[in-house]
Amino acid sequence: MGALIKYSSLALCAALAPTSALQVPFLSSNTQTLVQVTNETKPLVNSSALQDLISGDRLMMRAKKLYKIAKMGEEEYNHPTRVIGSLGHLGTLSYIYETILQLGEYYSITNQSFPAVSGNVFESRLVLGDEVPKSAAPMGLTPPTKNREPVHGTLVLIENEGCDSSDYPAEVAGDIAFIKRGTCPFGTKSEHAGRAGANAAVVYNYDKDGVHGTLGTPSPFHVATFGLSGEEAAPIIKKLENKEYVDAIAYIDAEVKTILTVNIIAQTTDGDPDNCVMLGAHSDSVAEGPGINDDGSGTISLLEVATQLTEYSVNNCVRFAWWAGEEEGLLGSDYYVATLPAEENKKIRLFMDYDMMASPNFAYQIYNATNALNPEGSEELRDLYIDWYEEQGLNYTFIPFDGRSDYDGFIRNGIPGGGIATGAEGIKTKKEEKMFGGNAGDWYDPCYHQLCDDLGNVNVTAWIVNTRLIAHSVATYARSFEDFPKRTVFTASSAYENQAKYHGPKLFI
Ligand SMILES: *[C@@H]1O[C@H](CO)[C@@H](O)[C@H](O)[C@H]1NC(C)=O
Ligand SMILES: *[C@@H]1O[C@H](CO)[C@@H](O)[C@H](O)[C@H]1NC(C)=O
Ligand SMILES: *[C@@H]1O[C@H](CO)[C@@H](O)[C@H](O)[C@H]1NC(C)=O
Ligand SMILES: *[C@@H]1O[C@H](CO)[C@@H](O)[C@H](O)[C@H]1NC(C)=O
Ligand SMILES: *[C@@H]1O[C@H](CO)[C@@H](O)[C@H](O)[C@H]1NC(C)=O
Ligand SMILES: CC(=O)N[C@H]1CO[C@H](CO)[C@@H](O)[C@@H]1O
Ligand SMILES: [Zn+2]
Repeated sequence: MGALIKYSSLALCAALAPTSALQVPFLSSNTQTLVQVTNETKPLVNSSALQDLISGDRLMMRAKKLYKIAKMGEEEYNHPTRVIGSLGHLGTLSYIYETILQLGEYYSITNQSFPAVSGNVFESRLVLGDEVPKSAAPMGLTPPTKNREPVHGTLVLIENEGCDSSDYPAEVAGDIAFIKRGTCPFGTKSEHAGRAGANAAVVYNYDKDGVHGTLGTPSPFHVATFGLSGEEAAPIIKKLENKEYVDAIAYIDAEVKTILTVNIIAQTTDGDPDNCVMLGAHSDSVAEGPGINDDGSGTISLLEVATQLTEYSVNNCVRFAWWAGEEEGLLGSDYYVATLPAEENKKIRLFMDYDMMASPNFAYQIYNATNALNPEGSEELRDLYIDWYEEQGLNYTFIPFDGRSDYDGFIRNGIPGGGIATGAEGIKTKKEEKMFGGNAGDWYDPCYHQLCDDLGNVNVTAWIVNTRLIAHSVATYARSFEDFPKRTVFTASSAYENQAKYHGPKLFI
């Protein structure tokens, strides 16, 4: 469980405004080291020079520091973690903040505090007839069953896909709704079931796989909800269609609560503030482990690029973001974009997402963000990544751009975006083994969302390669947007919305 964080209730903490352009020695509060802030004219940022400043030793030094910080979560969680609400996450925030603060006036820093819903399932059990289905998985942000005790009932097969209140027959009251996945979000189905008086709901898949979903934004009408594989649902559907009774027991002990957490934003004081290149990584991990690859790697890559960038001047503003609450469903990045005034939205020329840069069994993955489905410019960014890997003589693959990380809010709000990754719980193919090395048949990150996402869970070769590519992306757009499409008037992209199935690590529809 996480403790309530006591932060300033200000939604937006004022930027640390530079007091005066020539305030020379800057005394950092925690390290007592003197950082010289001079007014020499710096050379314009240069991609190859910035890439050359990236070192594996410095990345690993920061990873060790981050692991120590994750251990601050041990007292409460019995293992290292940087989940929002934990001391490990608070320590991560301080580390990011202090690192940027030490760079002096090159950046102005903003803390953006926001309310984050966070769910915890302590225990759960589903029995259907006399089976305990292996694939049954409580949905993220599910409420508990009544009084946190098992509820009994018969399964009631819901018509269509349960997206309309008329799909729910009266007899579902006091019983358990059995609903097909599809058409509308899981949260909508759970809400309809709750309104109809069901005491629990099971959403079964339209294909044979399990459903690891989230109900999303809590509603007072949500009921305890499980996901179930299509494979295990099939024999039950058959019985229900034959009007046979199937008794069920559902039990979820869970809590959903709201805490305050913080996004940290650092923007160059130099560079055109009306034309910003923005990039982000998430500062939080899941509760299960320390999150050194997910997303300690991206967090650290950004800190290192931000640090080395200070050797140079920039033409365009560069804005770094460390998002919180990504693992709870992209909460920090969603909040950031939702609260951006329209004229601020327009200043962000593009957003680049850097989540999981160093998976041990990596593939060099590029989000297949095309202009056909996404705001114009997304494809130019995708092509920048392609060109760079090709120049290095490295292989790459395309992966779906479907809402699994913090780019989602940007795309939905008209800001071009994209990014790279190295793989999570997906399985490396034989072909990819030839392209990248590693082991076919294993997950790209065998410790994804687990306790073992520790210092041994990064491939430094991949991490250096990708941090150099991040440096290249920053240097390119900090120099010029000459070859990059102008921001166009925003119209919501239904094409993107139709294909996005994730909202963060979990499915929502
Ligand atoms: C960038 O820096 C490299 C040295 O690292 C230099 O060879 C190159 O000419 C520079 N490029 C530009 C465009 O300034
Ligand atoms: C911003 O947040 C960091 C990390 O929690 C904290 O150390 C710092 O004091 C905060 N700064 C302001 C101005 O609130
Ligand atoms: C990339 O996305 C486009 C649609 O925007 C699609 O036509 C193409 O097949 C995708 N490529 C891959 C390799 O997934
Ligand atoms: C790229 O993939 C091909 C197989 O498709 C492989 O032969 C080659 O060695 C790979 N290149 C690198 C740099 O790993
Ligand atoms: C990282 O990946 C490279 C390329 O596949 C491999 O040669 C190296 O052994 C890996 N390093 C670790 C620590 O696994
Ligand atoms: C960043 C900064 O402080 N720039 C200043 C450097 O000095 C020149 C001339 O004294 C000023 O014009 C800049 O504003
Ligand atoms: Zn992540």
